[in-house]
Amino acid sequence: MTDDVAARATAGFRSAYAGPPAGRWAAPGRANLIGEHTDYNDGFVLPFALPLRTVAAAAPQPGERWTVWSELSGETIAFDADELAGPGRVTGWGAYVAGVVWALREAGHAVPGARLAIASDVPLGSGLSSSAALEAAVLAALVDLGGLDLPADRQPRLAQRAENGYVGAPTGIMDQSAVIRCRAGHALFLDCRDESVEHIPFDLDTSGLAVLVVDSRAPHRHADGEYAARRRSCEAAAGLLGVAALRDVPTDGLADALARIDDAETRRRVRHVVTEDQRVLDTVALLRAGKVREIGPLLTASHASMRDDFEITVPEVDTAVEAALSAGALGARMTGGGFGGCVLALVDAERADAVAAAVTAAYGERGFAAPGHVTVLPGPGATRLD
Ligand code: GAF
Repeated sequence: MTDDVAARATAGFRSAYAGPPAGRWAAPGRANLIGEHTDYNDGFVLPFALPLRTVAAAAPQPGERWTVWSELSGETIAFDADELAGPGRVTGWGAYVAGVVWALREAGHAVPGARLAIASDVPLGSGLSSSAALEAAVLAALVDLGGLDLPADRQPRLAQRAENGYVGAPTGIMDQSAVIRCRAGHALFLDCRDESVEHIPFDLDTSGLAVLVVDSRAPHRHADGEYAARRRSCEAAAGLLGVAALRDVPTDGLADALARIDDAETRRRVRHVVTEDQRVLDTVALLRAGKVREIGPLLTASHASMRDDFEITVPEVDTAVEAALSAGALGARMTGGGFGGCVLALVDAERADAVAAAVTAAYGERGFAAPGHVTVLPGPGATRLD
């Protein structure tokens, strides 16, 4: 097996189907710089694409049949149009692929039958959107193979529909937008209400900075149920306040809004979402002004809000954030849906190793399994490789 993910996808394709693919399509994982649990509140997010990618090697095959090999399990699955009648027939990792075919067909596209081989460098279950990367790589392949009329700016909704409607996860639009629409060297400022975007320069190199991504290795504890509960709580609060979504509560109207909510837990949820939207806007303003170092405190404040108000952190990620800050990180926060996953820390590039070592040492003291870590620069979104 080669280290190169695209080469692995090709090798997998050749060995599963005894011939070459017609093309290869890549989609990255993502980290969210700031703006957590704001997407399904019609708010703002600021993710960037990781240099870690999922690659789909693919070729058309006759009929309405889809065959998929994945290096993840080493197995090949197949499904046809009958098995796409509704959610639930294809399960496991195959559900993300079947979900994309299902969502395309639901939207009226004539999806070509295809053979696919999937290889990936995006770690699973680490909160770096391995599922969105898989959906986006498969979607890009099917759109190109079938000559489908689905430009990139409409692909995130389709991929989200696969995840919500077929896989059954009630996620927002951030992850699919990030992995499809991000640009190298930039973070994606996305307004989740109208899906307008601005590519914000996030130039770490010339600022002498790096983003250290720490995999907390915390086992996901009830993440799916807790995510859905947070979403329900936000929607109920919006209803109570008489707004379409919590994005419509302005920062200077937060105190009044909180005064109208009896339940203390709901007040905390609302406070997180409203202050987090503002932190995204403040981060964007600093990045636009080239003040990359100065976003650190906003990242750290975002973490405190997730820990104390939205209550989605776990001891491993809190430990990683505290250790990173003590070792000189400019800011640090959990990234992604929560209950485990990854922490990102903004660090002076020459301090990255020392900060990573400090996190590892803190984990040792607490008796946690050793964390993983990697430094990253913002990479490109989904693309056809050849
Ligand atoms: C997960 C979801 F998929 C996103 O839509 C988003 O809500 C995120 O959690 C939290 O910001 O990644």
